[in-house]
Amino acid sequence: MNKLPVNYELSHRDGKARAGVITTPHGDIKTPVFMPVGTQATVKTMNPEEVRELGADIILGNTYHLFLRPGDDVVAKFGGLHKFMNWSHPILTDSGGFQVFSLGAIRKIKEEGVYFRSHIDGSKRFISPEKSIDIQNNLGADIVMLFDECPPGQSSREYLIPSIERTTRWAKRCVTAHKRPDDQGLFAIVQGGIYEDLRDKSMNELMEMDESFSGYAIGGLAVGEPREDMYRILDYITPKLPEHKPRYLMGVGEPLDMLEAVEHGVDMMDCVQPSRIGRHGTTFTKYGRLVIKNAKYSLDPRPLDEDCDCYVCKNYTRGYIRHLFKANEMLGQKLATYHNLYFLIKMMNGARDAIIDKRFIAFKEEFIGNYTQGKD
Ligand code: PRF
Ligand code: ZN
Repeated sequence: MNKLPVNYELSHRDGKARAGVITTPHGDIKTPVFMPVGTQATVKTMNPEEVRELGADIILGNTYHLFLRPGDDVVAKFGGLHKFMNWSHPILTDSGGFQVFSLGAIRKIKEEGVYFRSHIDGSKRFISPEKSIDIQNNLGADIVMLFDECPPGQSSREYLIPSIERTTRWAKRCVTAHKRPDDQGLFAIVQGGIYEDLRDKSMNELMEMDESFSGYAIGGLAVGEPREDMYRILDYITPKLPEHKPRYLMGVGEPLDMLEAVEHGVDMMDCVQPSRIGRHGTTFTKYGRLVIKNAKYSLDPRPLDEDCDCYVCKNYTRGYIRHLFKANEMLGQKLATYHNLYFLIKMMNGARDAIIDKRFIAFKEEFIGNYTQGKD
């Protein structure tokens, strides 16, 4: 087999925390990294130039959404997702598994794949492992994800065992279906809920195909299980994953969870949360979350976060951004999104520097000490 198109170079360690660089056909990614989500070929409210300016090395796209609209064939006609959306840096596409499963009632899981109804027009649709990979080959992201099942956090062992086995069979079908192994790296997704032995089972089955994978995702966490369970599973599985491949914790974007994950040796994370809460007027600050519509900010001349040096915090006051939200002006959503994404990327850069200097725990403790103060 040829060299994989996506590689990881581990450069520094501090305890289990890692700093490194992921190389991809569209450039390098410094890790640990936060990946803004651009579900529908756009990071909502943001120009790609701004996403780059605020420090993003990689963004996410979604197979499920782009398959339904505009169609991966349309994106392919424009030369792939990078060209279509005018983002020339790395992209990762999620496989559609999670998005289909979060639709709940309107889907049916079979051995061959998942039948579901489109959330757009109610039409009957089908995604199989082969179809997911075909869509992702058309989209052309640097990193493509296996088509997995992500069961709810409270799933029983009885449910999880056959689910994991099916996800492994689907993984084999994805590997066989992948038509661009030279320029798209494939990531495996470990499932297994909150049970150590089932995580082992999933991991061991997937690692038999290790030569096909450029990295490993930890799926099936942050899906309704208690936080302690998530931390326990992270603690259990990260030491067993291949050292020289990146680890990606899917769907985690709460600052404290992110730092915990980094401490356990996670390299990549994504979440819609920072942009979603931003559009609803909640922003991160050094001292915790701030709800900008609150009346107490109407005459507040300070930036969203006094400790932040982003474009928004350098140029706009809380009073002005509050006004934009109260008046339903869309600039408010954009400014809040910009700041929130910057905040998490800056936090991850701080974590990376701290790992390099072997002071990650002190960094984390100081961050949490401030973040949980609740003052503004
Ligand atoms: N699988 C996939 N995407 C995901 C998840 C998963 O388990 C999660 C779980 N937090 C988020 N996104 N394919
Ligand atoms: Zn800011």
